[in-house]
Amino acid sequence: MYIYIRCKHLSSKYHIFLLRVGSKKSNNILFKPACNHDEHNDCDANAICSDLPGGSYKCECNNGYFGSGTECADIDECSGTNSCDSNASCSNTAGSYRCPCNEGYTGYETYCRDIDECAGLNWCPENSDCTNTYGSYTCSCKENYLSDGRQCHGTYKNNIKDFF
Ligand SMILES: [Ca+2]
Ligand SMILES: [Ca+2]
Repeated sequence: MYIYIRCKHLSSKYHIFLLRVGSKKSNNILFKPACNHDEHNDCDANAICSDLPGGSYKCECNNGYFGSGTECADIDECSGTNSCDSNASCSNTAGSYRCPCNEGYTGYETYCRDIDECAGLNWCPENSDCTNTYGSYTCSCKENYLSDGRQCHGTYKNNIKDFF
């Protein structure tokens, strides 16, 4: 019959011993790797366990977490240093973070560029001019056209002129 004994050091490292009960032999204490079995170590679920010589082991928090190794907490990168583009918003996640580009911008996390809404598919109504701006665009009616807030209509004078 065997029993396990776990001893904690001040360095937060542990030793795991496998003790053979009833044996008087000097080799009745065996070191047992702790990292192969979660019940034999106190590493946090978000930590890496490393077996050390002599049966001890250490716990180190995964990237994106901070703490002793036996307790690890998520780093909120959005409240500190991060690599989000200035035209992106930072979104904290467990163990990492995201940087979705703001509306009107396209790209990938660390590089967001303005969408030119006036190029290609013009989003402005008929008889208007499109002006691209950073993060948006504007539409203004062409000369002799008036806006009703949604469309541009020819003025009475312009219609008469077109009629002849
Ligand atoms: Ca995080
Ligand atoms: Ca734009």
